[in-house]
Amino acid sequence: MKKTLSVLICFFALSLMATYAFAGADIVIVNVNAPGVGFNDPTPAAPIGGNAGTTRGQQALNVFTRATQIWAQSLDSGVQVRVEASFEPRPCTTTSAVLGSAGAKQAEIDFAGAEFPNTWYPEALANKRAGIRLNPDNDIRARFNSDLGKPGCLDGTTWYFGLDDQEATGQIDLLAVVLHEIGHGLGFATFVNKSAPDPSLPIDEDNPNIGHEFFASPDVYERYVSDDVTGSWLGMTDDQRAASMVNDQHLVWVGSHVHAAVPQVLSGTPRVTVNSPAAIAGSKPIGTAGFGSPLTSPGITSNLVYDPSLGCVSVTPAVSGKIAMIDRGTCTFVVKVKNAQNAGALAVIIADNAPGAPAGLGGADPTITIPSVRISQADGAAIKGQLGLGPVNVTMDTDLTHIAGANAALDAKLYAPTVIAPGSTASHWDVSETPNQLMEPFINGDLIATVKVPKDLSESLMRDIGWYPDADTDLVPDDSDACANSAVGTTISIGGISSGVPDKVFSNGCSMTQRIDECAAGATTRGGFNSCVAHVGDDAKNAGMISSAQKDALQSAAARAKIGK
Ligand SMILES: [Ca+2]
Ligand SMILES: [Ca+2]
Ligand SMILES: [Ca+2]
Repeated sequence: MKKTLSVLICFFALSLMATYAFAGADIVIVNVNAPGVGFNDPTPAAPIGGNAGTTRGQQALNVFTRATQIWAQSLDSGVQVRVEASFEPRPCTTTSAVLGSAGAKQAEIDFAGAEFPNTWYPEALANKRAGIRLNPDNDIRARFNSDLGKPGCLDGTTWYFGLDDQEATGQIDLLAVVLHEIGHGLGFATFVNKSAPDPSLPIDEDNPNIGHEFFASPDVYERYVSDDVTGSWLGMTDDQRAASMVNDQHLVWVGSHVHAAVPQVLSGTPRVTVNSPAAIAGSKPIGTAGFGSPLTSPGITSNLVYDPSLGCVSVTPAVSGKIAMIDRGTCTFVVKVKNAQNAGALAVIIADNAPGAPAGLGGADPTITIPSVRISQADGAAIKGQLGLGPVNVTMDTDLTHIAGANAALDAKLYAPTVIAPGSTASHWDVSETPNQLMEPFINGDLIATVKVPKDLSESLMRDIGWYPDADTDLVPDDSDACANSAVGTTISIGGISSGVPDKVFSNGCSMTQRIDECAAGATTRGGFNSCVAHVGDDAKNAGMISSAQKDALQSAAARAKIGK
């Protein structure tokens, strides 16, 4: 059973925020642009950022091709994924724009290969799991804004067609937007209704209430959507789901792959802890630096070395291999930290020279690689006091129990603004995620073209919804597949003699051909080989993979092949 979908999920830009698999999936772009438009735009263009296209249209196609390659590296499917794409006018104002929108064209339910019964799947994922094309239509529909760069559409902003993430101010990285939209089409979206019904029509499956499941059945994405106050969306009424949709900061993703990836991808809260002496031990408030490397976990632990010179000319060599402490004042933070780095310091703590909570450390110097933070004047004074009595031991790290964009259980937050955004709510990560994620609702300039850990959670979410790794696409997942490179869709041939029997794969991931090849490798006599093949044929027949007649055909081919002495 299938249903056609009409809701597309959007990726927005607001001027305020403009700030083991070798097989892979075969993902293709189906260009449905009119002549002269979008992919067919003949306007000459100079190659840029690794994109060698010489027309606007060719460059656009090259960006799409790169995006499909990036997704294909993460997803295995024996069925081609067809993305129907076009550039066309999308909603725009002078200060905001829908950059693109996309979604699955059809949904499937209760097909062979579905992980869960009575659950809707986006077409591309259903095809992957079924191992066959379930619907002749294209799988994903994606639209991109053709008005960007024209007056009245996010004025002053244009598409960037480079492939190197090096968009300039005022440009939007088309590659990131295409990756994002294809992500929605591959399954990063719930089919639960988020739009108010037409009040002039009766409420039914074609005009449902907010929170109603697609034709009254859950979708596979929804299975992992949970409200950390009221529970899983699966057991909710429409009204409960509608209320949960606007429970900002409490809507989370509870899939195991994303859960495992959260501490690797999202940032913990930076912290400085004095370990000893006991008199001043504990976590200290800090301000973080806009330069150098961020704090990590596990972090850096060492005795502190204080340089009272202010560090403007040089820093004492005693800081080598240690955490340096330097007072604020006289010269910039980057000068102090660079001098400490030159002296071999592992990290720097700047002690404030004025009272109050510690602010961040401003400045820029790309040659600084060590982390640095600011602590308060009072904490600095307390540390200096103790240094007169003996060593002060400090750890600079991140607190992984408090992660930006995850709740206390370390589940990643989903976007759930207090007013429903039908094209965005629940089908994106929350904007609080740090570093910024591809599947947040607004594009950020610091995105790089990846969908993988340790930078991005997108691939992990795809694993959760059922895009399991299957390099040889024989429908047996890599982690339980006893035979790599099983060829599927072929006819069994023994010693060059075709049996006419279609090859199939046993539940352990080994094909009949692979089992027969093992028979040939181990055969010492013809009789032994024939008996081994008979065993394979029996197993296949008992597993319902072949008929009795096909088993006989196999045995006949084995006998004629004359393998073994
Ligand atoms: Ca963010
Ligand atoms: Ca496999
Ligand atoms: Ca296999």
